[in-house]
Amino acid sequence: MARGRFILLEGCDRAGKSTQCAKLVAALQDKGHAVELCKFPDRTTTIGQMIHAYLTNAKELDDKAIHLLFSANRWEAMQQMKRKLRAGTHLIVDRYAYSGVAFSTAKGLDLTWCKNPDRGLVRPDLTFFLDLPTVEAEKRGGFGEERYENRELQEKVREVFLQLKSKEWVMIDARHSVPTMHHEILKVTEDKIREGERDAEFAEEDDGLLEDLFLDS
Ligand code: DGP
Repeated sequence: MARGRFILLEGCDRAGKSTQCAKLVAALQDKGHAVELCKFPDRTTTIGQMIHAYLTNAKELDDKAIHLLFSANRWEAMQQMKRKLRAGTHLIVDRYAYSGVAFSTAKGLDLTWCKNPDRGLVRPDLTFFLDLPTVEAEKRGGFGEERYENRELQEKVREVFLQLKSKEWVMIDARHSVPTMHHEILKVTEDKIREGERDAEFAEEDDGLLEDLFLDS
């Protein structure tokens, strides 16, 4: 049996990641796949609640401390994510370590320092980057409600994301309509799943999960 694929959707705030994640999960389920949604930050855990308090301005924290909490929030999910992938469940993931590095580096922390706590997390099989100019993001509902939602920071975040981008990333123009983006994301994801199923026919013991998140950036 092929292991599940780890499909990541990254991007700046208001690019439509959560909508696209939900649509992708529903479409794959309809086609009979075992699939689950993971979202970072996961605000349901104890660490996630501290992150939520920070993001909603209920709590102040040092930039490095909050960076480590975001990373710990991913690490605390890792064993379960690996178990699900090995059991054949595809994971659709809304944000991951690239957001971690992009936001903290945009705030002024050192890029290499920011990458270090996330080194060793499982590498996504496929990363979509939903790209949206900041002026467009500002026009969308809800922009400005949470801590990081201001133009200057979002522009820096986008610059760091583009610095982290590897040749494997699939760029999605988030100015396009929801159905257009969904169509493209679903097609590329299904190709990746089929590729995984083909590879599994030749695979030996190794589950193919890699831990080299920042290999090419
Ligand atoms: P979301 O729940 O996807 O809207 O994310 C909440 C906010 O947190 C959003 O502005 C992006 C930011 N964020 C997400 N992950 C990280 C991270 O790992 N580190 C930092 N500093 N910010 C993050």
